[in-house]
Amino acid sequence: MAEIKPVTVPDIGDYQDVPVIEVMIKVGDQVKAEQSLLTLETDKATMDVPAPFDGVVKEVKIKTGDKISQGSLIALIETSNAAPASATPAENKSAKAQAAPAPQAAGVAGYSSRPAQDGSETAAYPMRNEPAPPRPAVVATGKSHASPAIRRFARELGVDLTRVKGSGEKNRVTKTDVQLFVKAALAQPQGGGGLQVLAMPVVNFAKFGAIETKPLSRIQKISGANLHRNWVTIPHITQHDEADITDMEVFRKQLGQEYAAQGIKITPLAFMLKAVVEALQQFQNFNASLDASGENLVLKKYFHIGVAVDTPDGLMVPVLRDVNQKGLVQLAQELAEVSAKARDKKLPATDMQGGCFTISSLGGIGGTAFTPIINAPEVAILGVSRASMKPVYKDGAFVPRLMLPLSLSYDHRVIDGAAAARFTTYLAQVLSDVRRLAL
Ligand code: CAO
Repeated sequence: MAEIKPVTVPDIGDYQDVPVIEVMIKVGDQVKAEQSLLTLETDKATMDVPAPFDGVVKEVKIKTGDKISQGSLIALIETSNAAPASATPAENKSAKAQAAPAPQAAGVAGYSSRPAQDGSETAAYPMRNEPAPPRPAVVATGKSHASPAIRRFARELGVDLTRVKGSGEKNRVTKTDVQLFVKAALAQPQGGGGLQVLAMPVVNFAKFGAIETKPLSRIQKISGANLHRNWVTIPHITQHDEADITDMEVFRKQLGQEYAAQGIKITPLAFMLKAVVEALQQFQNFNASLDASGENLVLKKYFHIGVAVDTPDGLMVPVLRDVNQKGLVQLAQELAEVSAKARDKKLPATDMQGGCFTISSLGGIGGTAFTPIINAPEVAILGVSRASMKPVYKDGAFVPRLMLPLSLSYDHRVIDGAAAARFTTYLAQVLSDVRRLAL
């Protein structure tokens, strides 16, 4: 007989008030025993809390960002069998066995756990759509079935699960399958194309003076690995340009005054978002990604723009949806909202997915130009530096104009230098005549 049962946090060792970093269920979801309900993050490891029984989620009692301890109520789940209503170490044996064991999390009962640098999409900067690894010896056919813990493990390693043959029950992909896949991929001949560089020297810095060792944040570890991959695998070129935003600035200040009473701050970035979409509509190859084979360009008909946000824990890239359908004021509001969420660690994974192009603005800080790293699988990123007054030669005389530095990094496999120069020239034109944005 169907019965609604509370599911609580089981024994998690000595941990108290552990932050929830991902909630994987919603009301109405059908869950299976051992399926991960949520992910917790301690300072040492992340842990998945599995469902203790099969059932249908009736209520979810926690959200991302909540801090929970043993006994905290997670959800109400309707079940028709008589399984007990909390996860126990015995019940979670298989989840434990499947997940990557983290030495730091040893002693934490009843959990699948992994080191705190997981590659889940909840995280940061370039964690979307991992590119396919080299063609392996073992190739899967059709759709893959794997538990959330295995999916996460695969994401950490950049493995496309649809290419892994499952050897588990009903062809489910197991951890060993993923490991074998990676081994096979690594064993493929590199054809002389692999990066062969000297190992980094190991230096005892303490020999030269006082030091302090500070661990990188989880976000830094994730974004670092992805930035590294993008930097070494994408042939980057950066095209620098300047836009005359003197008139735009007059309009922005006017608009800013009109909306200040409503608490809306309109920064140049809202204009950049609109102008970039204008340019993407003109130059479709910039609103695209290479497919997994590397032989086709996937042109996107939507305009979702990522914005790099500097947070105390590292860089995050929330994505603003359908920028082409929104006005400056709405974009300014959304920008403020997502930046605040990113800084408060309240950005859900979904808010960081589906971007077509990224803007990285250091304009509020300073600088004249920089080389942003492409947020793969996107093919270009716009860096914006601080606008400054400059003498511009016009009609036989130097006139003071407010010039905005633009730095467009692009994937040279997809975009030619001439196209990049046309893109930034067009972008600068749009920004110098904001009437175009109203068209
Ligand atoms: N030129 C001159 N002034 C600028 C400017 C520019 N290009 N861009 C912003 N400003 C001004 C704003 O108008 C604002 O001025 P007031 O305080 O006088 O109103 C001030 O600088 C601060 O702006 P802001 O940074 O708060 O707001 P924003 O909309 O420009 O940026 C955000 C928001 C979230 C992008 C930003 O806060 C941020 O995190 N930037 C860092 C991104 C980053 O780290 N990129 C590097 C990634 S490595 O590739």
